Amino acid sequence: MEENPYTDVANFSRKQRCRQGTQLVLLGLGTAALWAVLLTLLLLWHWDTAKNLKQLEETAARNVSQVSRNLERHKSQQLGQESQAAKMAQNMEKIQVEQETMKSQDSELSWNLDGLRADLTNFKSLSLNEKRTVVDLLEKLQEDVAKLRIELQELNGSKCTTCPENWVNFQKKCYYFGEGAKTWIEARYTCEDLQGRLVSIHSLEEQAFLTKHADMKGSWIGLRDLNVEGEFIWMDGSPVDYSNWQLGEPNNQAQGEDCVMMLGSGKWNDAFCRSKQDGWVCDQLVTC
Ligand code: MMA
Ligand code: CA
Repeated sequence: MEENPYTDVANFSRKQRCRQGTQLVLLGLGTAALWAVLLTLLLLWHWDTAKNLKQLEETAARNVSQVSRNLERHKSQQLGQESQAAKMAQNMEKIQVEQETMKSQDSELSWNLDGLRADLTNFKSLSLNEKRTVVDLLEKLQEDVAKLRIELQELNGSKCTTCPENWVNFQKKCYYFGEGAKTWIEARYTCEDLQGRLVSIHSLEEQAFLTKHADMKGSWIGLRDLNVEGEFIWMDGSPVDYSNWQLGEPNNQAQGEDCVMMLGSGKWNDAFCRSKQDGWVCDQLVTC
């Protein structure tokens, strides 16, 4: 078969067109691949950025809540400090008021002290007799206060019949029946050493109790008329509101009998103060 030059040319151009087509397809594919890579990269970048943004957002939110928490804490601390400051101011005011009260008390006390000093000066200038009267009055007042205290404690339900060992209780007093020869003044001091006084007697019942315990012997009691003849006084300052004289007594025999003793019968007799009696009776108030 004869070769046709046109056919060759046509073949050649067809081949060339075919190659060109292939090249175009390859180019298209390459471009598409390139776009795909580019898009993937873009997507990856977008995803990464979004992730970072989200993290940033979360961190920011955390920080904001932290800051608001701190703010709250600061606010409450501030409130606490404010209330403390208010309290301190209140306390300060109280202290100032107390200080004022103390100042006025202080001046009142020094005023009282001045009064006492003046009383003392007056007391020092009193005569011995007047002093004796004041001391007696004071002792009487103390006795009255002690009696009132016992009454008050009894009203409050206390039972007031307590006496020291070897003392005997009768009504609101305790009695000690001393034995042994003593003068009146020795008996008086002995009673004082025992925290008591020579007994005073104020009723028939009390006398009956003493008579029973006096044991039929002569005993000193706390009555005398040393200062003014015939004017008998009890040593505890109590009033002479009862008596139990033996018939014919007090006779102030030989003008020298100023101290009173209880005979074995319980009756009273004025006797010579420096004479010795075999017994003596002390008393003191009960305790509750
Ligand atoms: C004693 C003495 C007196 C009392 C008479 C009573 C002799 O003296 O105790 O005080 O008055 O007796 O007879
Ligand atoms: Ca007498």
